[in-house]
Amino acid sequence: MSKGDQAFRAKGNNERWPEMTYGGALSFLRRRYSRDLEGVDVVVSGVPYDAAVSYRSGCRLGPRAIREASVQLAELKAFPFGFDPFETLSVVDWGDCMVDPHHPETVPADIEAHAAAILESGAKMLTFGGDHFVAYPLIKAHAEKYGPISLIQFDAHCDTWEDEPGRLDHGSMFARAASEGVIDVTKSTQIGLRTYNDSDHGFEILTTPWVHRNGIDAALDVIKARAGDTPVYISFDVDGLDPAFAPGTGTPVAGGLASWQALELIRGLGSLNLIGMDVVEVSPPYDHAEITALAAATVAHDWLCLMAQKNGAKGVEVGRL
Ligand SMILES: [Mn+2]
Repeated sequence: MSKGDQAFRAKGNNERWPEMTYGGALSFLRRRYSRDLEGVDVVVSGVPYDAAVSYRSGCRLGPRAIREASVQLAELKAFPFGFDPFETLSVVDWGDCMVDPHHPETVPADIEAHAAAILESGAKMLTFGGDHFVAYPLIKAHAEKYGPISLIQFDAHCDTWEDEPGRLDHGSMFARAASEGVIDVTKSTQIGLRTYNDSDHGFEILTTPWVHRNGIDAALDVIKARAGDTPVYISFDVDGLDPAFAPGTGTPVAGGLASWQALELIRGLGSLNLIGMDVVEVSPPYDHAEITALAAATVAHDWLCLMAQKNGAKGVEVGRL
């Protein structure tokens, strides 16, 4: 009987059957929990580490909340794509990377090894934080495989403030990644910023006011011209959204992007050479009505739909899109 608990009962990665939206075993988009990566296109995993925050913590609970918020997105054909992404895209939920907060010095290497092992299989990664520091070891592992990556960073903060060797800080790791050549800043764009830093470290910066004044298409033109055909890694810090759309985060800043703007931007990136994505800084203790977790689940879902399009998924357009 193919009903319920696909997360552990499904035999393959392309199956989908009826679930109680409000019940059953949770995984991201009801994907099968598996560490068999044979033929898998995308591996979803969580990195529940949040000791690198500078203000409020709680985003160690992010992966769990994003999985829970994804239940409705698993029920219908994807909007506005008009297809079931899993007919063409093989996706598993790997579970969470083990991190030991009592030995913080081991955390970066453990996350990097987690990512390296998954990338070795040939699969791409969709990863849920945790605080934004986790993006640093994730990006390092990607650069090891793909060469310097082009970063598309959604964020209220630049995360390039002054760094020190070995520092576990969610506000400085992209300065380190840039100086190490892990990120090619000349191909990279930061979107949604509304904090100040005396140096742009070579990134193109599209502040939130710039996006509000110039619009989605102008922002996409800048991002795409800059990235070209280079390997693109998207790091989505949920505080890039306005606190009205993402209250559940540790360092909220007023005046941010609306959910619809972030979704329109993500949906416009399908022509790029997308190699991976993370969604970070969802802190459920500060969330209300799962607003933040739902926004995070939706941007992740839409990135998976872009990957499905690359595998040939074709949708049916209904209404004026
Ligand atoms: Mn950030």
